[in-house]
Parts: sequence; C-alpha cells; structure tokens
Amino acid sequence: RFDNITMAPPDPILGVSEAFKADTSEMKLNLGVGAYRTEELQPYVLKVVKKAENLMLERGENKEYLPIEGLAAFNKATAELLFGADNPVLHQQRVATIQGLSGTGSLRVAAALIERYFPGAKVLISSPTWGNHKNIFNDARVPWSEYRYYDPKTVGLDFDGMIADIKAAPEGSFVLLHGCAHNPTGIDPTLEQWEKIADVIQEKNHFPFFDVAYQGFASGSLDEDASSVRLFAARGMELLVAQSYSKNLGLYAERVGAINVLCSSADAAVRVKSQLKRIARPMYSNPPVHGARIVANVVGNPDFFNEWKDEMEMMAGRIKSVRQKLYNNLSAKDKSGKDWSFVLKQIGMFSFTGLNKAQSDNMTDKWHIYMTKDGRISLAGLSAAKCEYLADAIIDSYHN
Ligand code: PLP
Ligand code: TYF
Repeated sequence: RFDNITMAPPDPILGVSEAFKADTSEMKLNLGVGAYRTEELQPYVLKVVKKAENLMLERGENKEYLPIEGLAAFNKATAELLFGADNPVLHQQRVATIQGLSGTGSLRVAAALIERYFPGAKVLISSPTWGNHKNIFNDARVPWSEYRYYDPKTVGLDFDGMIADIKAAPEGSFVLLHGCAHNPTGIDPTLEQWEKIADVIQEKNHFPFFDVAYQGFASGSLDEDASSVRLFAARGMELLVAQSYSKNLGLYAERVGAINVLCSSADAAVRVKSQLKRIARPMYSNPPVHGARIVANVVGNPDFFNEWKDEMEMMAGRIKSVRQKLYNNLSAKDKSGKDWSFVLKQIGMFSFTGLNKAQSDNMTDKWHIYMTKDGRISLAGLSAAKCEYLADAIIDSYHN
C-alpha cells in the first residue's frame, strides 16, 4: 500500500532554497543553489535568448515531436561547441551525440549506457562532488567509489591522492571528471595536471567521463573551458561527455543538454548512437524542443553567438568581481592572520569556504545566510553590496 511509503529526506541543495523562502529576515541571502543572479539578486534571462525566442515566434515554429535523438541542428552545434568546430574527431564522424534532459538527464542516460554495456564497471567520482552524482549512479545501478580530490589542509587539490586512487582502481573504470569549475570546490587541475591525469587514465585503460556543466562560465571563454576535454580527445582516447546549458545560456528550466560519446571509429559511433536512442525511448521518448532551438539559433547566427559570448563574459566577470571583493573584505577584516587567498584561486560559480557543518549552521542561524552544509557558497547569488556582510559572517563563523 502507498500507506507504507516513508518520507524521503529533502535534497541537500534544493532544500536550502525552501528554508530561505521561509526566513523573514531582511538580511537573508541565498548562496545555496548555483544559479546566476544580477547585482540586484534577481534571476537573469540572457538578452540573446530573448532575441532568439522572438525570432522563433516570428517564424511560427511548430510543436511536433523531435526525433528520439533530438534536434539535428542542436546536436551539431553542441558537439562543435564542445570539441571545437575544426576538431578532427568531428570530421571523422567519431562522435555520437544525442540531445538530453540537461546535464542531469544526460548523465543519467550515460549511466544507463555504462550499466548496459559495461556491466560491473565502476564509476570513480571525486570526493567531494556534486551531490546528485551519487543519486544518479545509484538509481542507474552503476557501482561507484570516490577518489581523493580536495585537501582541507591547503583548501586545494589533493593531486597525488587523486592520481593514486585513479591508478588503484580496476582497469576499465569510468573516471568522472568535471570539465571545468569543479562543483562544489571551484578547484580545477592545471593543464599540466590534466596531462598527468590523462596519462594514468590511458595507462589503466579507464574511460574519461566528463561532466561539462559550466562551459564558458569558469573563464568566460568557451574554448578555454573545454580545453580539458579537448586535451583527452587529442590523445585519441574514447570518452563520454554530458553537457548542460542551464548555466551558460541560463536555460535552467528548459532542460537542454547532450550526451556525447567519442568512439574510435565512425562505424562505432553509429552503433553507439543507435543504442543511446534505444535507452532514451522508454525513458522519455524524445526531448523538449524549445531550449534546443534556442541553442541552435544562438550558435547558428554569428551576431547572436558573439552577443552570447559577451553576456557570458559579463556573468563570469560579475562573479569574479564579487569573489575579489569578498577576498578583500576577508583579508582586511580578519585579524587572525589566516590566509584567505584560496578564495581567489577557486573558479566558477562557487567558493568552498572550508566552513564545517557547525560553522555553516552558524552562518544560517545567526546571519541568515543560506548555503549547503559542506561549506559551499554560490558567488552567483552574491552582490557587491553584500560582500562586507558576508565577510563578517564568515569570519565570525570561522572563529566560533
Ligand atoms: N553537473 C554539475 C557538476 C552541476 O553543477 C550541475 C548543476 O548544477 C549539473 C551537472 C546539472 O544541472 P542541469 O541538470 O540543470 O543541467
Ligand atoms: O547548485 C547546484 O549544485 C545544483 C543546481 O534540477 C541544480 O544542484 C538545481 C536543480 C536541478 C539541477 C541542478
């Protein structure tokens, strides 16, 4: 009976927004969910998205079903954005791409592919990682384990631990990597470190499995943020990539993303694509069209494409500027001699403050600042005007 079903726990990230809504304090600040806000702390629809939508309305596009694999113009555009339009892997037709339900849905389909064609293979995920990764692999019945990533002593990358754990995993494991702007830490490997990561993955016949949720959002450049994926592709390796347009085009609720499988031949790519479609069909039949059309229009029109890049730079720039301002306030106000420079070294939407659960609770209970209990704050939800208040709260919570 339904009566026997017990209460599910709230989602650790989305639950934060619920608690925020219920708080009546004027000082309250929501740094929980990773969603871009303006300086006025309002959601932002990109101007170029509105232009593309106007154009689509004028054209009177219909609402017919898409094919299982999604919108052809979107699939072409998304693979080109990821690999670079002149990448030989595209000319060689070695990439199987299908549209997915944003990053999450694309990861879920990729997980189903692993479960079906690599039974027993393990996915290695970073410790820590985006909370939903574990849910996705659990539900897809794909075994996973963690590799060391974050070093609390340096608030930096535990590179040696990461390499050792990838080396120690059974041959042929899938190594989940954040393409750029690691969530939740904001700590990315350098290019030299990426090369060494690729070395061990190749040595062990592992598969790189990239989660690319922030292309263009970390550095402000689409190409720079894809350099990790392209470095692996250039080595002739097979790889998996889940892409999302939630953040970089602000299409959160449209659910637009893609699964890309880089294969060793065009022939293999055709077969893999047929199996991706077979997985998608009983799950959701075919993906939504609106967001995919927006992406195809923005990327397919040079004026729109340049406007998108400008707006992405603007968003990335606003986050960088509050990051700097937060750091300035922390180092000016904290008299303990603590080195806060890790805040500046982190990239992307988040800062991993190093605050533990009790200290994060103090941030919320005393200061009305909502954040996840792992000490992550979303700088995308911070305004310049609130940097000083946030710095006071962090310093108070640290020394508590
Ligand atoms: N992967 C990572 C690392 C993320 O941070 C996110 C969103 O926050 C996603 C995937 C997926 O988001 P969406 O399903 O909205 O594309
Ligand atoms: O803030 C984060 O890390 C994300 C945001 O369906 C998010 O969890 C929220 C809803 C969703 C996917 C991602």
